[in-house]
This record gives sequence, structure tokens and C-alpha cells, in this order.
Amino acid sequence: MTDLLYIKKASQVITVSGSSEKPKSGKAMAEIGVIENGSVVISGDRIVYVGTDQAAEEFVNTQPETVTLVSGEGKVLTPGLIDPHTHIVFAGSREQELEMRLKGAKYMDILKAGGGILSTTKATRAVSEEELIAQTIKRLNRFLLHGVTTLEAKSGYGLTLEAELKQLRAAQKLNNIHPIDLVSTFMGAHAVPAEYKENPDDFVQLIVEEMLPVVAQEKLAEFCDVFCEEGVFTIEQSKRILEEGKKLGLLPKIHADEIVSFGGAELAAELGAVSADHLLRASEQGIKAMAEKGVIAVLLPGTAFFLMTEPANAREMIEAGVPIALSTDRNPGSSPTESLPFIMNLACLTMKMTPEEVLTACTINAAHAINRAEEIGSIEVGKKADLVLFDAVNYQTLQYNYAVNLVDTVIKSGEIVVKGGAIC
Ligand code: IZC
Ligand code: ZN
Repeated sequence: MTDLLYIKKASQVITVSGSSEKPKSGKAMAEIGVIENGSVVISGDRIVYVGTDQAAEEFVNTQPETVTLVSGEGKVLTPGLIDPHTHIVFAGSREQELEMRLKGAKYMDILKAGGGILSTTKATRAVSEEELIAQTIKRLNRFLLHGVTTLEAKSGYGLTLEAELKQLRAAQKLNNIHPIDLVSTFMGAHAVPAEYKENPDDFVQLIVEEMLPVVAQEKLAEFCDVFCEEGVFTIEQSKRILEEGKKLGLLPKIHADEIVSFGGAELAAELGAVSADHLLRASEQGIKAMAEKGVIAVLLPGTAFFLMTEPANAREMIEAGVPIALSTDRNPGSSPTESLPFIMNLACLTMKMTPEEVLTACTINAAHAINRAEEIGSIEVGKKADLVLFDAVNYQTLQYNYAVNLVDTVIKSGEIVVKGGAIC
């Protein structure tokens, strides 16, 4: 008989329940389902009870299994945090770009000069799949220590068929060996590689005709993403790639309107993308169109912070009815952080999101942004037991304390993987 794991009497259980079919938008983003002195019981990898501690005791007493107790006293229990936008699989580093940017160079100038994404591409192409896995595991461990139990991982530092496949296979293997679940996105359209500088349409052709079919055939990704931005991929090129991906079963995502207002949000709505990400310069019409089509806005305030620019207008989006998710955007150039809790702080402090909206954005809405909301993103009976106990007596403390890690315990698929703030 499988053991039960009984998380007893957390000062608050944040369930974020009732929204597995549709992401939360507007005022519903503030409904996070707080249970005071609540308990959760897990059997195998599933949640089998959520509610008051008194009823939990009665429930456990009727079960024949042996019970392992985890005290929740003085702690807040939330769903495992979900990061729906990362470029975590890469080699090398780009710390020299900080000084360049401090002296006035822009992120795009560095890319145009052959640095940025292209410098990480060079480093990623040069290493073996094993080395790529070894470098990425360290980052995954730090994500786990910050309460993340599932994250999306994009390719896009290969930019040749072979090197893109290496990145995607590394993500697949990491998904099998690491407690964090990885959900893969093919992003061959991350930058135009030096070899195609003079004829970018030929690179688009290569993506459409050679890369996408293999990625789909080998089931190496669930989503397709494009860096749709002035000087990177045009609206027409992005549309072509995402439409071809869609035909092959890859759901569209878009890096939209990050640096300039470019029509990315409108394109996301037109294609029925699952999400449009960044949106710092999204137009009013673009935001309206996203709300109408239910496209999720994945906002990345850490990137705005690190690039020293104004973040997206989250309040306008919430008022327009666009569902919001939050992410680290973990990458070596514009957001080298593995702390989703710090992104939660930034979402409050720089975008005026409320602590409740932020929790929704990092749990159920993030699950929707990676098409996993039936399985994860809330604490509900039947869902996967991915949970975090924070060393805080109420959820507001999570967003109030900044740049500290309050994660005490992480439970992934019913197993305790972090205890006392350390990996088990
Ligand atoms: O490596 O700079 N914005 N892609 C689009 C990135 C940032 C990642 C990078
Ligand atoms: Zn990105």
C-alpha cells in the first residue's frame, strides 16, 4: 500500500483552485482560495485531500496506509511554482555584456554586432550534449531551491538542425533525470545566424522545411516560438514559421513587442497563440485583440529590470481582461536569474500587480501558458502533488521580502525533493 504524505496545518494553504479549464483574468486573478490552518494529503503522486486540518485528521484516520507527517505550522503552502518561459539550456556566459550596457550599448546593438544570442549560439554549438546537460542541471537545481517544479525550456542557441536537436534532446533527457518537469519549445527562429545574415529568408526556409518537420516527427517540442522583433524576424516571417509549426501540431508562442511596438500582440491574437511574451511595447489594439482571443500574456519584469527599461503595462492588460502569467525569462543575456520569487517581487514593485494576482500568474495561469492546467497549477484533489512550503505565515510575506529565498520544502510528484531549504 502506498504511504500517505500528510502536510499538517499550514498557516495558509493557497489553492488557486477552480480554473483548470480557463486561465484567470480580470478580477478573478485575485481569487486565490486561501484556507487558514489548512492541510493537504497526498497519495502516490496525487493530491487526495485539501481542506481544514480537523477534516484532514478524520480523512487520514479512515485510510489504511501508513502516514508520513510534514508540519506546515507557521508556513504557507502553495502549488509548485511554474515558469512558462526560459532559455535555460545553453553553454557559456555573457557577463562582459553588462559593462557594455552600462556604458550605453543597447541589447540589440550587441546582437547586431554578432554578440548576444549569437555569442551563446557559438558556445552552445561547441559543447557536447552531455556538457550541455551538466551545465543546465546546476541551473535547474537552483530553480528547484526557489520553488519551481515545472518550467518551459526553449531551444534557439543552435540555429542549425543538428545543434537545435542537441538542445531539445538535452531538455528531454533533463526532464527524465531531474525532479523539475521540462516542457519543450522549438525556437529555431531566435536569431538569424551569421551564415544567413545576407539572406534571412533562406534561414526561415531552412526552419520551415528542415527543422520543423524533424522536431515534430521526433516529438521534441510541444510549442514553437519566434523572436518577432525589429531587426530579428519580421511579422511575415514569424507568421510563416508559426503557421507551419501549427500544421505540424506545435502550438504557437511569440516573443512580442519587447523592444519596439511591432504588431506582435496582434499577430498572437490572429494566430490564436497560447501566449504572447514580453509585451513591453504592446499596442492598445494588440492588448484588446489578445483579450478577445484569450491569449495569455507572459510578462517578464526581470528582463525589463536587467535591461534597465520600463516593464510591461500589467494593469492595463488585467483591466482589458488579458490573463497574465509571470516568468524569469532565464537566459544568459537579458535575464540571468533563477529566482521566480524575485520576479514575483518585481511584478508587485514595478508593475503594481497585487500579491494575489502574482500568485495566480505563477501557478494556474503559468500552467495554462504551457498547456498543463489539467495536471498542475493548483492544489485540488486529483492534481499532481507539486507543492511548496514557504517559511512565512501569510502569502503577502512572499512578495514583501525581496531577494531572499523563503522556500523551506518542495514536494514534486508526491516526493519531498527540498527540505529545510536544501535539496534532499
Ligand atoms: O540570449 O539574449 N530576448 N532572447 C530574446 C533572449 C532575450 C535571450 C538571449
Ligand atoms: Zn525569451
